[in-house]
Amino acid sequence: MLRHSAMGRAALGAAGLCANPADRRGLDHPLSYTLDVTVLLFAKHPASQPRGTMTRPRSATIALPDWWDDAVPAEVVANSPEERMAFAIELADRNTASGTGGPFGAAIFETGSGKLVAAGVNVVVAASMAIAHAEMVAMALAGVTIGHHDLATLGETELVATTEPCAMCLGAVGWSGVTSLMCGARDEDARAVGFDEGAKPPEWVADLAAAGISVTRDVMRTSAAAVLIRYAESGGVIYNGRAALEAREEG
Ligand code: AZG
Ligand code: ZN
Repeated sequence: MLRHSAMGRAALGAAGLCANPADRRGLDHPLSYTLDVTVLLFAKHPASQPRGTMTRPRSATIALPDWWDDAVPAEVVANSPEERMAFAIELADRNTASGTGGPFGAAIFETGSGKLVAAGVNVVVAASMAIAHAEMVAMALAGVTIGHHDLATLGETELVATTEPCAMCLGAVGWSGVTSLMCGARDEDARAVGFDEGAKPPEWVADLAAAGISVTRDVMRTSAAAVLIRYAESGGVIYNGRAALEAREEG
């Protein structure tokens, strides 16, 4: 059963997550999290800044959408694979229906207890950040939540991704410390609506297994793929890594 309660607020506060994205002074609104990621060098300025006035920011913010607090209460427990996947699909679906980002959701659970560690949705366009895929957001928030870069310090954890990870996220999975990965839609489902999932090693499932990360595929695949289709049919932005190549070919 999916269980929510009021715990976790203090842990998130202690982990340095800020309150309301519009109000980063403190934790007065503890259920609206932002994640500050320090950018080392030559960071692109947020799109909101006029061109020609580029500065060198020392941080970049991944702000989650306003509906986040309703969808992700302080404590979530999901025990079965379907409960975990349904939770992530709900996030992807809400992101799509609200127009706040791409049709992808992710969640990291403690494998044994079923407690949610962190979750994410795709906010690439809103955050002006190519790396803000659902899985990356969940992994980044998980690290900040536990105050450690390596999730293995929590023991066994499972990353649930509504669509199989793209090439970028696949790489990050191996560095995150998660011990298992559960996937909904296949990456061909994402490619079928126009997303570019990048060049992945053909044997990526076996490669992860060899690295100690077990993979379960096709959990609620039809429901997860339906979110991709809904997004495409509603005219959602299909951004992808081929844009630079296409611009070069056209120019
Ligand atoms: C994506 N694929 C996955 N799995 N997740 C995201 O957030 C993505 N964005 N673009 N392709
Ligand atoms: Zn990705």
